[in-house]
Amino acid sequence: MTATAPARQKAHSLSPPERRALRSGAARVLFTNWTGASTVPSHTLYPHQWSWDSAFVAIGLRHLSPRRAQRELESLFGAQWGDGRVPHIVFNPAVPQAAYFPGPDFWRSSRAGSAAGAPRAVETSGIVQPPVHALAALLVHESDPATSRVRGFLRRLYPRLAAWHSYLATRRDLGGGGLVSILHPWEAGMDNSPSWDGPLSSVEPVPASAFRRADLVAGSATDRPTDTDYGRYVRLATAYRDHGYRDDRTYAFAVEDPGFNALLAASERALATIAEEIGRDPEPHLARSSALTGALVERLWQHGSGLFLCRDVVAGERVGERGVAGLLPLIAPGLPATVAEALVRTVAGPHFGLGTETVLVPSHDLRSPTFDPARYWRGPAWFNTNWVIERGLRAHGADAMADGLAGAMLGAAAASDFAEYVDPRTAHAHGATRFGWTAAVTLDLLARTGER
Ligand code: 2M8
Repeated sequence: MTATAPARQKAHSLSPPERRALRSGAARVLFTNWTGASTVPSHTLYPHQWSWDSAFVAIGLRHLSPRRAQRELESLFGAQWGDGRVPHIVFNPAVPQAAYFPGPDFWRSSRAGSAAGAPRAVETSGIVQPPVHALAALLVHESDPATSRVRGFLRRLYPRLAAWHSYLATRRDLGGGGLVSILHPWEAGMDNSPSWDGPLSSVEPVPASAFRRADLVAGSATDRPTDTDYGRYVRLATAYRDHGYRDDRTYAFAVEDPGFNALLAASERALATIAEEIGRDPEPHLARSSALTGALVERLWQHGSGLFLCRDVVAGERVGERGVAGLLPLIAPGLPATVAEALVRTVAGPHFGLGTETVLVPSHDLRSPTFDPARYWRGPAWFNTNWVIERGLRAHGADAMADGLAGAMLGAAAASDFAEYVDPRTAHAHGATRFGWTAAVTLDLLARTGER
């Protein structure tokens, strides 16, 4: 399971039989994690459907079964709320309450979210996750346009994707500058990032005795957030729920995150292509995509650091921590060349060290005292963010770096049994194994980088 420095060398030397074995292994993970209409990230740690996990899973599933990849997204959007939000978890009623915290009895979406149009027939969380879905839908369509057209996949999904993006653009522009604000660290998908330490510091944690964590049963405490972090997460989620999941500026935590907004910019661009495909007007989406990239640069670009920073909307200031979210605008369409070039340099520079100190891009700054190579989003490398960076590097002509990264990702996935996350320097596995999006991006990289 453990791969030290050889992980990188191994990546470059995967033989055709090794690639075939890797593909079968990744397919097995996705088939095992499939529950009938969607895919769990992990049967042990995350036994429900997660929003951005499903988008990445669909991107991989399309290489095995485009129809199943379509269903993955359709089942997620089947739980969309009336106000357009796509919940970050769709709960499987067959899974016992105790299997995951916070579960349906915490979020109480069908009651607490009724004013926001939460569905009655299915229980969900009330917060959101990064909007990778339109990008995923387009890639799924492109893998088999004929089946997609026959099934009316894009025609049915388009209004839902458009409503999702409109929700974010209108209800979530809490800073008033054209960017989405997240109201909870879980909304960024990078739950425990040091970027939240400052914005969270004024949030009084709920005592650990008031809730029962399920993650420590399946996961190691040294890899997971602390009880104090969880107490803060619970405090924020409770406030949002008890306020009817209304979006306003009354909450203690509101942050403009460059990763979330960059993925929205890329997805708006994809939505323009989807609109064209079904004979709709792409212009509003193109305009929104370039406005998002513009707002990202204007509000979050930190020239001296060579990356984007979060902005704490409550305190009215940027957050100093350098996180991987600050590199994700590499995939924002229309990024100025000077900004893109600086980002590429930062990926390989001393704070992220790709190709020298690290084999995969870490989730956090190697040089920060808050860096921890094992703990949740405070340093380990994640396969989904590395997939985004690999794509972004190619978009800006850094193909050699992208090739090296893709090879390293394949080697690390193989050596770690598709770990949830790995030590960025050694590729040592952490968190769950046989993890959904790790298998999915592996399939996608295998398909895009040559023979299977
Ligand atoms: C992690 O987040 C969940 C809460 O949403 C958790 O820790 O319980 C994050 O890594 C998130 O990005 C991911 O979507 C989720 C499921 O894989 O797990």
